[in-house]
Amino acid sequence: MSDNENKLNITRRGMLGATATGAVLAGTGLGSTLMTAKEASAAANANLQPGELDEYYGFWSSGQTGELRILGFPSMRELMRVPVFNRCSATGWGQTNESLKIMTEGLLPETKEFLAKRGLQTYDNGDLHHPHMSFTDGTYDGRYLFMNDKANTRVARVRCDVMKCDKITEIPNAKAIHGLRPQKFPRTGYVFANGEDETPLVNDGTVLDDPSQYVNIFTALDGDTMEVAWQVIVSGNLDNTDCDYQGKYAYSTSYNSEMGMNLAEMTENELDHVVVFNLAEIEKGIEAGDYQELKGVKVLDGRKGQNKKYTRYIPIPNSPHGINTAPDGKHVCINGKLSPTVSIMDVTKLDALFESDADPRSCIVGEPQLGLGPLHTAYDGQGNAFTTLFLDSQIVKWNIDKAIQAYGGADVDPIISKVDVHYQPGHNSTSMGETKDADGKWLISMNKFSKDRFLNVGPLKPENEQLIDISSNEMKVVHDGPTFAEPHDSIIVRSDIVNPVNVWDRNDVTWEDARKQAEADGIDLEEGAEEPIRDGNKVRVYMTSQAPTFSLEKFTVKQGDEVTVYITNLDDVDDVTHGFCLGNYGIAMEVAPMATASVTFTADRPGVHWFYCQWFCHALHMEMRGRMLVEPQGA
Ligand code: CUK
Ligand code: CUA
Repeated sequence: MSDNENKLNITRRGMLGATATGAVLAGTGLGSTLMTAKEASAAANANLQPGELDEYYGFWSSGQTGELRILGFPSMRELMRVPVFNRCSATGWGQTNESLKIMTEGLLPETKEFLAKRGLQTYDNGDLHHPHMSFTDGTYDGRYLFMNDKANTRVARVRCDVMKCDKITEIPNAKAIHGLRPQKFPRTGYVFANGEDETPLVNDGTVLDDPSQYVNIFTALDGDTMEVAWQVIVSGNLDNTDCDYQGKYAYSTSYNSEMGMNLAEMTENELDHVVVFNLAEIEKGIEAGDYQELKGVKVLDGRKGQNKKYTRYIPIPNSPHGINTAPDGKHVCINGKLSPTVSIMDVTKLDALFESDADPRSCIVGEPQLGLGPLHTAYDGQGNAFTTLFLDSQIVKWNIDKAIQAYGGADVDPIISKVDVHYQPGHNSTSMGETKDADGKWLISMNKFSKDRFLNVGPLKPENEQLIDISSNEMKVVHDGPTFAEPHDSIIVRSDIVNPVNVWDRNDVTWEDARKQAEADGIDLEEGAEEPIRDGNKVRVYMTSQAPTFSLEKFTVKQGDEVTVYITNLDDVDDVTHGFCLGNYGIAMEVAPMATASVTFTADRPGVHWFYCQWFCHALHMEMRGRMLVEPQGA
């Protein structure tokens, strides 16, 4: 078709009505310049008026930034950053005693020792890809968020009542926790976590450059205790994971079934696989004692050729990446990455694989060709799927049933429409789309490159996340949202499911240690102490805060003392957070309404040192300060 004919065609189709115009323009990449009335109203919904609240929470990963982000959705307004694997200058995460306890108590002894030699208590970095909420009966329940750290092999949990991290578990035996999903049914339950990198099972240096002795480990944690429940050794590596709506199976993609150690080896096979984990058989295996205990964890052998009922391996083209269970509770899309296909797995056909050793491919009921570089698939709950095409820089909307019919030989095209995104999308998420309550309103395309979409900020560019209205067949990009290094995944949760508190409960477990210490010292945290409590060279300072004063205008310690400052914020008021920042001591922490926070440091600089409240809390906030007097040694 010539350019002129193309334009003519658009004009003619345009006469047929606004909806058709949208479809044609979207197809030609001109869609962003024109909007139908319906689309314009959806866009207006995304741009809330001042003071209007969003319909959804967005929980965003931040990739190698290491934190969790909370967005209002669909406005895409960033509401909060929750430090998890990173250090946070604003809140003192990684510095307060309360956060250090959470960051260190789940580390392996060998890691603590390794870090201590570098003068560290915990890792400073993390790589958080996959935030997912706890489920009850196939939908989000607003209790917790779980997330992975690929960089340092950890899994963390965030409490949704206060939106703070409360547990971090380092996963033994595995390396590089990547794919992560909570059990959907009957509840979470298990949290499934993939180890991506291949290493010797006992990685102590006895085996080095002998990949034939390397393995990968699939881990199930207990979402209530955050302890590792069990692990399974697999063949090939593990990339992304998901599970069914029946509570029977979890499944993970592997892009390196070859167990290759370089690009050529890793991409050699046309077919890699999905490994399916049979939860009931694994639990039986543990009961029967069919495991080895490694670093305190029960490890079962689910490798190929073991003839066990723990796992099955389903050949999939080609280096598959994302794996996503549809809200219909039946179909699972496995995104082909190097193959232009998505393989549709029917979970009702998995029983047969385990019972009768049926052909592993017998559970594949569709394999539509969608475009180049399919990475992840999201759903609208109406039988349609949305797949990111990394290489084509597009989202493709397609129909699952039609793809299954086509696989059976019917002459139908499952593809409904495509929309250009900018550029190179990785994950996408739909509103409530990974639950049985998918509502088909919105999709977010998480693009790896922004290139020219924003003002140039130098060689390091932000990512670009595009909001797409999916309420009609023609997907419509309505908003660009730049983000920093670098969200991979997100979930979009109806706001009524999430109900955080405004003020901490004084009985919260977070400052249990502080309360015990205060009791031992005969002090009430809520009252503070007029003088520091001295215990050898350990000094404990108990203060309260109430806008605009700390209960102490000064305290005196000796050079070399190990000082712990406890602050309890007595302001029982929404949003009156105080802080404690000790100048030129590198100390700063947040103290939220009715919370206690503490920090320990050595007073090795003599002299007068001001501390101040660094959260603007009152007209006299600047005056909310005091002095630490450090007597020089020998004085
Ligand atoms: S992975 Cu990043 S685009 Cu870590 Cu979920 Cu697919
Ligand atoms: Cu208290 Cu500023």
